[in-house]
Amino acid sequence: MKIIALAGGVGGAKLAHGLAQIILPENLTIIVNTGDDFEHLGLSISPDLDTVCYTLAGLENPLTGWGRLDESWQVFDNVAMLGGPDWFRLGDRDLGTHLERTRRLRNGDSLSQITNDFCKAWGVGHSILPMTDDSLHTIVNTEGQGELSFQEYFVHQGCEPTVTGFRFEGAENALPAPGVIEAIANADAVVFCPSNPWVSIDPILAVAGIKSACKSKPIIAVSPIIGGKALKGPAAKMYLELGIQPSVLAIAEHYQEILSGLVFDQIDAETEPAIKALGLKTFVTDTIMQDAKGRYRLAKDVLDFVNIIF
Ligand code: FO1
Repeated sequence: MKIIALAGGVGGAKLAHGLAQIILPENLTIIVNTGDDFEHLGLSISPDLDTVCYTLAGLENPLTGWGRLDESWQVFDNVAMLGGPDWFRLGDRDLGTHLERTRRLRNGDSLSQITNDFCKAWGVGHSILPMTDDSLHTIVNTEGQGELSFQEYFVHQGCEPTVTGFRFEGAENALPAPGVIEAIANADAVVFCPSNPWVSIDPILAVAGIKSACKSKPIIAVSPIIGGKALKGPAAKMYLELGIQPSVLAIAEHYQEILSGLVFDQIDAETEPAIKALGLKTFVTDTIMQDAKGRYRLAKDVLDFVNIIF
């Protein structure tokens, strides 16, 4: 069974890790959002790629989900002491990743080649692909401040501004990274990990050819909304600000035109008839991943679900 997983952010990385504990490297490809990427302190930073790679390598900071385990902050503290920007925390070990990625990008290497080499160095056997090697930036439209870059909205302003919409700058010219379309074409099913639909999954589907390639396969999503809330991040707040009640049903409707099945938490079991009424297959389980065992368990449920319905 060959699986494609679309992921962004911490929740997506956790399920990707669970899937990687079960599926052999040649049968799992993880396609990662790069809409959060930005330049900071002169460095090219790819937060979602690093979060997924670190998590599969067992190198991630378990408290935040992003950045590195056993981190120190000597460089960051010095930059801050000198009056540099201190709103985006970059640890010493993490900085090594950004320094080497920036050096290689300036050398003309592609993001996907760099990611492939970093994964080898970190001992990650599975294929982790950026959605594109081209420039694509998620822009958040807000009440009062107009368009903000993603990290300005997400980190610098702590997701406070009221969102009115999103734009994926560069999507019209961005091509899928090498291997992305082929991996989807060879897959048996596509899994949308429990990532933010607006700013983690939608940017991936906005890259030319990815959505249509996925549509030719059975697609199942794991709801990132549990009991009307997101475990981490602004997904529920975004739904409310866009005039949509955050719920499992909202997730089903978000992806409805391409979705075959939805996995969601037992807290929302009473929603099952409404989800089925949309023509979707359903799988109700405990979707909260507290630790590596929890990630494995949810991944196993997802694969059982794929086997049941396809
Ligand atoms: N998120 C924060 O909320 N605060 C930070 O200081 C921060 C630093 C950071 C450094 C490296 C990295 O890879 C991710 C980092 N993130 C931080 C998370 C980042 O904003 C991601 O875009 C989110 O995880 C959403 O995907």
